[in-house]
Amino acid sequence: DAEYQTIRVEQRGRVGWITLDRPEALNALNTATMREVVAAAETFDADEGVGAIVVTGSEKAFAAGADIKEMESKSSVEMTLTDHFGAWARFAAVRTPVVAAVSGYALGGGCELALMCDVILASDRARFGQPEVQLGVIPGMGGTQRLVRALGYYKAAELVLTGRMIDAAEAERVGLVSRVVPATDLLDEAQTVAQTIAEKPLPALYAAKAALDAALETSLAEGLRFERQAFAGLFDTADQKEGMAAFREKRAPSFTHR
Ligand code: CO8
Repeated sequence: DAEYQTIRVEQRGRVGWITLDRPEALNALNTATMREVVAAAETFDADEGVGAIVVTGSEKAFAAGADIKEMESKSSVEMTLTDHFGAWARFAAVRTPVVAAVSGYALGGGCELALMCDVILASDRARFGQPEVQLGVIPGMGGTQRLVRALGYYKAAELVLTGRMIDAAEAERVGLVSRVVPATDLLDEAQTVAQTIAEKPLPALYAAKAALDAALETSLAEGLRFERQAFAGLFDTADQKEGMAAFREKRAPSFTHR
């Protein structure tokens, strides 16, 4: 991909793949990577032929954090004025479900990037952590908020305050990952999960992801209201009629993503 320098992008079936590709820096996330990942995700998000996105790194590193060397000399004013990590909010806002396929280090911003995804598949060689306090800063791409919501206060606080790295087994036990698979199977399994998602009706996927997001962002009453409205709204889609007709007629549905 001539248009990207720090990532590789391809489409397999209905799945859009974004592979972080800065091996010399263990896929540390610099400004270029942020812009490219966001652009690639938004391009896939706008493509009706894509029903799920996979984000992955290498076997050694999903991403070892934000790029420390790029940030080191910045002032507080510069960080504020350039909103150094602001564009990541656009990655978290894509409507298409995103699967993170994590092997090796997912540290700092790398762990936070995984936390912006909807499904986190981890290889048995994955390691997660928020080491920022060791650098004199704190997680800045959502870690303090999404970890508390995902793991509960005490587990999240221990990770953020100590910077301790956890392995895949512990990550699964505390609910930081959806599932752990052998390292050799990670990419195949990610494609299988993502393609399983991507074959579902796109309007239902968008509604499901938006409703799941609402669970993290709103009160229970508001979230339930959102869910009921989204549920009702799907009854104007062709795929709802097709899905239910196929059930009644005991055949496989043929969705048009309409
Ligand atoms: N940034 C820049 N370069 C990195 C990073 C990084 N985060 N991580 C690794 N690298 C580079 C190394 O400097 C090294 O480069 P070189 O060969 O030129 O010296 C190369 O990648 C290979 O790394 P190592 O030699 O260190 O590899 P090891 O296998 O010995 O160690 C580790 C692997 C343990 C992962 C180690 O590299 C490490 O500790 N990395 C830093 C981890 C870290 O602290 N991450 C958090 C960064 S801060 C952050 O993410 C903030 C989140 C968002 C902030 C938002 C603010 C608004």
